[in-house]
Amino acid sequence: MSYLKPALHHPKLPVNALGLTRRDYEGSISTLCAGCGHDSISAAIIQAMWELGIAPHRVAKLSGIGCSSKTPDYFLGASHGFNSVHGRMPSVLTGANLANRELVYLGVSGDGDSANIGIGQFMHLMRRGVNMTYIVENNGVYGLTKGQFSATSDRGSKAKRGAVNADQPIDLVALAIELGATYVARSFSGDKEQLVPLIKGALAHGGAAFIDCISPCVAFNNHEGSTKSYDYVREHNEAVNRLDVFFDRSEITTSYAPGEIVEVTQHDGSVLRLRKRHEDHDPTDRVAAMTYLARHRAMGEIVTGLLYLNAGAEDLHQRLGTVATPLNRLDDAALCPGAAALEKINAALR
Ligand SMILES: Cc1ncc(C[n+]2csc(CCOP(=O)(O)OP(=O)(O)O)c2C)c(N)n1
Ligand code: SF4
Ligand SMILES: [Mg+2]
Repeated sequence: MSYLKPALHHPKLPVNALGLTRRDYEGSISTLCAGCGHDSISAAIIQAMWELGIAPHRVAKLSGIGCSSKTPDYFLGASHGFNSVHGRMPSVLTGANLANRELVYLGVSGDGDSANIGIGQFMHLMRRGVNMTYIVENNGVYGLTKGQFSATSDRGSKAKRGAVNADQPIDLVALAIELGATYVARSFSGDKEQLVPLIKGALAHGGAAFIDCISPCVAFNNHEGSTKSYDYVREHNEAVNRLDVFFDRSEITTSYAPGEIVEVTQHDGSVLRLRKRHEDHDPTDRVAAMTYLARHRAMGEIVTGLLYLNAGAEDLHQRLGTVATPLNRLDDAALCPGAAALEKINAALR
C-alpha cells in the first residue's frame, strides 16, 4: 500500500484568500479503519482551515497517543507538528504557546488520552486559558489498543464482546466549562455542517476553545448497546444551535426573525451568529450552560452545538503579562538583561 498522495492539483480547483486549494491543506493518506469517525474530523479541520485562509505554516498541531492522536499526520502536511506522549500533549502545547504566541495552536486528542491518562493535564490546560483549539475525538474506547472502555464510556454501555461499563462517565464538556474554558462545544463527526463552523469559531476565539466531537470507532464501538455508535448518536443528538462565523462585519445580513438569533463579536472582530434551536439555552451564561447540560444528560440526550462562550476571554499571555515577541526572535540583551535587572527583580521579592 502506498501512503504517498499524488501532488498534482486540478487547475480549476477553487482557491481561498491565499490562493491555496483545499488540497494544500491535506496530509498523508490515512491508515485508520475505513469509516472511522476520526477521518471525518480531519476533513472538517482541513475545510475550516482552508475556508479561514490560515497559512498552513502558521499552524502548530499537537497530539498525544491513540488513533485520534495519529490524525494530525493526515491533515496540514505543511504545518508544524508534535506527536507527544500519551496524555501529555497539553503541557507541550502550553510550552510551545508560551514560547511563540504567533502560531495557531491545534491540539488533537482522544477520550483515553484526555479523560483517562491525561485528565490532570487537560484540566490545567483549560483553567489556564491557553489560546488554542483543543479537539477530543471521542469514541468512548481506547481504539488503538483494541476497544477497552475509556472514562467517557457511558454507564451501562456495552462493549463489543458484551461487557457492561459500570463506571460513571466523565463529561469533558461539563468539565471544560467548570474549569474555565471560554469556548466550549460538542459535535458529531458525522455532521460536517455543524462541525466545520464550530472549528472555525474555535480557531477565531482568543482563549481556551474546546470541542468534544463524538467520533464512532467502527472497529470496537459501533454496535448495538454502545452509546457512541453512529446510530445511537443520530437518534439522541439534540443540537441547541447552529453556528455561522463571519469575518467581515459588513457581510452580515439578518434574515431570521428576531429572537431566533444570537450574535456575538469576538476579540478579532469575527462575529459568531447562533441560530438558536432551543430557546431556553443561553450560551453566554456559564452557570445556565452547566445546568442545561446536566438536565439534558439526565434525559439521555447528547446535546451538541456551541454550549458556552465568553467572547471577551483573556488568555494565558494576558494573565501573565508575557512579551509579545516570540522567544526565538529576542536577542541576547533582551533574553539576559544583566545583573542590575536581576537585582531589581530580587529586591522586589524580598
Ligand atoms: C504511557 C502509556 N500508557 C499506555 C499506552 C497504551 N495506549 C496507547 S493508545 C491508548 C489509548 C488511546 O485511546 P484514545 O485516546 O481514546 O484514542 P483512540 O485510539 O480511541 O482514538 C493506550 C492506553 C501508551 N502508549 N502509553
Ligand atoms: S480502531 Fe477504531 S478509532 Fe482506531 S482507526 Fe479503527 S475505527 Fe478508528
Ligand atoms: Mg478513544
